[in-house]
Amino acid sequence: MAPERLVETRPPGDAAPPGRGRAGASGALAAWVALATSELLAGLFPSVPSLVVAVGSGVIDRVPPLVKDLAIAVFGTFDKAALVAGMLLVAAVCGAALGVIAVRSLAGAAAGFAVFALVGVAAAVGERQASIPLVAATAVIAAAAGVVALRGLLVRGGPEPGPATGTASGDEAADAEPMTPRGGRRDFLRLAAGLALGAGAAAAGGRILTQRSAAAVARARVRLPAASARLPPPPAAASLPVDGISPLVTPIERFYRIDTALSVPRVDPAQWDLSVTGMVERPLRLSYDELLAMPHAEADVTLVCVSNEVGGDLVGNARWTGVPLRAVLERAGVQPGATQVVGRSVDGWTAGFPTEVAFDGRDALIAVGMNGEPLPIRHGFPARLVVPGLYGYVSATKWLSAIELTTWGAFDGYWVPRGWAKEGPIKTQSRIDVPRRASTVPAGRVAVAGVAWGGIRGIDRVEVSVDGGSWQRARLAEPLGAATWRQWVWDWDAERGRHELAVRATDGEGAVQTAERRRPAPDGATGHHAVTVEVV
Ligand SMILES: Nc1nc2c(c(=O)[nH]1)N[C@H]1C(S)=C(S)[C@@H](COP(=O)(O)O)O[C@H]1N2
Ligand SMILES: [Mo]
Repeated sequence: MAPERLVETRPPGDAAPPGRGRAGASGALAAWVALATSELLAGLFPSVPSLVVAVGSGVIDRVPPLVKDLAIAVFGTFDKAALVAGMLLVAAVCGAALGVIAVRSLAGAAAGFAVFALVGVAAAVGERQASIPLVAATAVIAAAAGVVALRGLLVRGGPEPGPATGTASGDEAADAEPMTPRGGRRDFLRLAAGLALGAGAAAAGGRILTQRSAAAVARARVRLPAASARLPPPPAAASLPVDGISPLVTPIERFYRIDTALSVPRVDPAQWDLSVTGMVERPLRLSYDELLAMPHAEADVTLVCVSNEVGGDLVGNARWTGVPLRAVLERAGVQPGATQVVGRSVDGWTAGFPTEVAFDGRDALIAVGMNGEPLPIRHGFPARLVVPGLYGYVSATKWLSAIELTTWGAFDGYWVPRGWAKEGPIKTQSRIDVPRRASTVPAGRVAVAGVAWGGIRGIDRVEVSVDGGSWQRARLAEPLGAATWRQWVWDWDAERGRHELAVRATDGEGAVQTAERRRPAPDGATGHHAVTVEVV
């Protein structure tokens, strides 16, 4: 097949091909369009690395040491921005050459774009996480975008079609002058400007998307270290076989989420570290890898939100893995008088609790794992605090960036000046999971069941009352730990009619859950959970 000659696609009577200058500019712009397209696709697909960055890294790996040293001497470091700028320049020069070639043979120019695509693929397939088919598709689409852009620019690049073709608008007095640039050139400039803007936006958008997905990609690669203090799997007897009861360990998809973040912080652990500062002997800065390298522990901890209403679902139980907070604080050396530990999040959120909580034997963790997975992004990846026995708002800082030791009086966490109590020990609570409120159940034997929790005090007894009658002792599942909720069930001999079921728990210290009804503010709701059901 004869190569397409742009000269011949031009309107009749327009024999002159685009000049070298315009052809070169068209080619340079088309090359950038191709690069921008590949950047956008790299942003959209986590398994497509940036081809520009991949080629750049390949260059860095291959340059002779002398050049590297020179670059460091000139830029101070082997400057990435300078490298990218250099690559854009090289792309523009090569693109310009392809633009000139395209005037004679579009196919020749297309072959040139294909060579670029191959270079990009070759550089990118070596990257971890790269999907070869997706990378290849990206390179092909990017090269095609470049060729299409180039063709579009070149067919508009020449002298103007005559007035007879009707492209010029009537408001131009110059229409009468045959040599005056008209629609054709304006068309070219308009398309060129549009492509430049579009390429800029695509490249910027691609970069932003890439940054955001870096956290997800990094999380997918994490291998959690085995805990040196491993817990046995939860005993079977810790779960009751009752339909509709909250599972002993809350699956991540069902775990409640509470935070002030409008958009979830997506932290790339490679760009992250945890500092331990304030009243410490040796301020620390721990990278993610350093944190993972420390001895790990596991802990079953029920997390509760202070905003949880009686009977509410802002509570969940998980098996957390991480570095004991105590170990990190001992490494930093807490100064005497440092009575408060403040957790700071990358998003500026803060929470503080008494320092003694880290040393009194409970399993306070700098958690990196949840239910055997790296911490989910919504739950604080790469690291968060989990402190048994304290409501989340005073303790459970997600996306943790700093741990600061200070005095109790010197600092108030995020929610304290907003009207919530400075101290937030979890109150003893119990919840009826089944039967559900306002449900209808058949008369006869009905399993009334749910969960109860008591901070770090554990649960010793759960009782159910029907229609305000005497408290009946429920059967308890085996405890998983003192800091977790405990399942319970009571077999009810249900008689026809409308009935109200209420529950109360007694904690491991013998304290009976109060009946006094209080709203969550300022330090956690109290009162008995009750449900009304229809027995038929
Ligand atoms: N960075 C940050 N961490 C935070 C919060 C927040 O708003 N921002 N909310 C806290 C509150 S009030 C609770 S109850 C727990 C909830 O943790 P979860 O979303 O993993 O269930 O996170 C705590 N950690
Ligand atoms: Mo909360």
